[in-house]
Amino acid sequence: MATTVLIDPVTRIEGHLAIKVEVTDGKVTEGRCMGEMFRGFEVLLRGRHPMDAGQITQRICGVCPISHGTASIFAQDMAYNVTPPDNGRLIRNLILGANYIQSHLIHFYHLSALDFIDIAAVTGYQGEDGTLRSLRDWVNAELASKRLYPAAPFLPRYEAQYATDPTLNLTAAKHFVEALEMRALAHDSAALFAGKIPHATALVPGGVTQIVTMDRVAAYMANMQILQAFVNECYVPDVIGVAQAFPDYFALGKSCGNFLSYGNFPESSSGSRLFPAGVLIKGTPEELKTDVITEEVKYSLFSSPSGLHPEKGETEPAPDKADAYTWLKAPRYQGHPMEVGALARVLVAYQQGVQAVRGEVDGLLAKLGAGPEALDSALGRHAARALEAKIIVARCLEWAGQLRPGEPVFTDFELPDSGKGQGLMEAPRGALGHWIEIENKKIARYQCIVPTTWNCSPKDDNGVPGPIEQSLVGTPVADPANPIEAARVVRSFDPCIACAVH
Ligand code: NFE
Repeated sequence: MATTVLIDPVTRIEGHLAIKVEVTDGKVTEGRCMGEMFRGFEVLLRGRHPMDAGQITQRICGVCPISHGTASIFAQDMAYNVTPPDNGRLIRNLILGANYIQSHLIHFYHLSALDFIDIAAVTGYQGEDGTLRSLRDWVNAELASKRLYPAAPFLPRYEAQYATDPTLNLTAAKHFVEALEMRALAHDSAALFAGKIPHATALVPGGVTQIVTMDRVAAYMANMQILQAFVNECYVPDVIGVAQAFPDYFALGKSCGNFLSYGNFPESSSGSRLFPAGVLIKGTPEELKTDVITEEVKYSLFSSPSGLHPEKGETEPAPDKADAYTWLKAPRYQGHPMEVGALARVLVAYQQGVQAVRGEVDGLLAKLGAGPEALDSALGRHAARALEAKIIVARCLEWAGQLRPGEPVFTDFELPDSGKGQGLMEAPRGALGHWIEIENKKIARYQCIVPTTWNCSPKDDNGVPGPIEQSLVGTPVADPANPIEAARVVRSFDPCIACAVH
């Protein structure tokens, strides 16, 4: 007999997500993702000055404001036909790169690691002051001394099998605390060029407003070197440690088998990107086509027409719509659900022979004794994020070295009476698109399709479930009262529902 298990809310993610799974004979047979709040940003942007969009859309989310700001100014660059100078392009990369490091660290250490690491189990930890305490008490004392968390963040939790290796638990717990400081350092690094963080002021169409000075470049590079040491010596090994302790999760959490990347981090004004754009449909690589993207709404709480391209997208809320179960629409690519995120970026780059990615992926798989198929899994997502952080932090140091003090950071432009733009980039959680249409120097239409809208999408008009819904099917749930396995699979996608709803 099927048991319905509701995880509501899913904690340790951003936003308001509920997951409902049907469990038969100890395995999930059906999953549902429910985004539980209406956002309405597309509605409130109508009639505003187009240059407000870069600031307003950053308020969609406190975790990835840089991505929304960047997608918006990419869309406006296109609408105003303006190309930033090299300094502007590089500074945008440096701000976004620092935000990626922050985002991947929060996801692994502060949101996901507690699904695996057993902080409560380690006792007799000798802190630097020499006193013996339980590890949990030590971590809480560390946090309290930094005024970071007022109370224990570790319990209650699902009762389940956590890591048993005391060294892994101890190391990861220490890094949990250190990662809080590393995230602050990543934010500081972004703010050196962004003006402030979150919600950067320096991101504008045509480039950035922060000029290049040697002291900023030196400060950024010094911070990035510290972050590079943490990523390479703590984050990557800790992900490997978790993977070795929970190898089952290389076989769990596979989603729809389709992957989409818009490509990210422009390497030149001609459009090449560090992570290339591309698509994998059931393993077959294809070039990205943007005219085949649609959003379907049969099961979404909207009365707008279904199947519209985002350039023509509409956002009419219908909170009482029958059979609809979420405030997310269902984006589809040529009718297919697509997984997006670090794993998609890494797989697309690997397929296209990007050497930096191939080397890292092959090295990691060899260390784990796993084949490439293992990447399409819950653990594969964690591994892809860690490898990507390693590649990005190294590239940020190189980009910083390419900045030219005294040269321009901004290209001037005329605001047109009318125009259209499409801003495609990769947020830490995956493919992000902003579409803007301008009439009479005002925003006539604005649509965002956000990474978690792809991953957490509901069933489409044909009844095909979204990627996370598909990834849950087959997941064992040993104890319906403690569905940790389903939670681990969902969190491996790093969902952000604040972004994903419309
Ligand atoms: Ni709110 Fe975001 C990222 C964007 S979400 S965190 O990364 O865009 O899916």
